[in-house]
Amino acid sequence: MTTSETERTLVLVKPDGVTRQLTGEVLRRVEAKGYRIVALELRTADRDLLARHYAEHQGKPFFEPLVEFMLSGPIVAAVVEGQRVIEGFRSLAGTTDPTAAAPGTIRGDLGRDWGTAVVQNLVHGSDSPESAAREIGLWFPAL
Ligand code: RTP
Ligand code: MG
Repeated sequence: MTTSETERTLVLVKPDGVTRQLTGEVLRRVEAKGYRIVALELRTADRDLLARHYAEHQGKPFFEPLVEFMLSGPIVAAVVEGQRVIEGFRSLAGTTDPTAAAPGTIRGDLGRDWGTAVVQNLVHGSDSPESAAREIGLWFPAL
């Protein structure tokens, strides 16, 4: 691996993670990996923010259940910084389906299928530099 610029990603502890009191566990893993938390807030999303956050999924069958799930309780939003943190946090999180996610990952260690309308998988992490810039602008417009 070559050296690369410091980058930032948006991390969300979704309502299932906050309700299950796993916020500290998620942030502990982020910090233990060596990334730096540069913004952190507990907040309740609204439909408009979620529609913009999940714009790429509008029209998909899981879109409405996803929005309802994300409205179901508070969310912890964080901006996390480090070299290759976008890829690195996705790696810490594990694959989307928590039942199939590898042990050792957040979703693989702490998540599973609960039979809900949309898969509940504890965390969100931006998937590209473009998504990160867009999502950080939505959740932390002052940054
Ligand atoms: P995220 O955006 O939350 O970090 O998760 P991801 O990239 O791993 O997954 P993505 O494809 O972006 O989907 C966003 C969220 O929608 C829910 N989802 N449900 N087929 C389904 O039931 C389905 N597909 C996606 C999950 O909560 C997923 O994290
Ligand atoms: Mg995604």
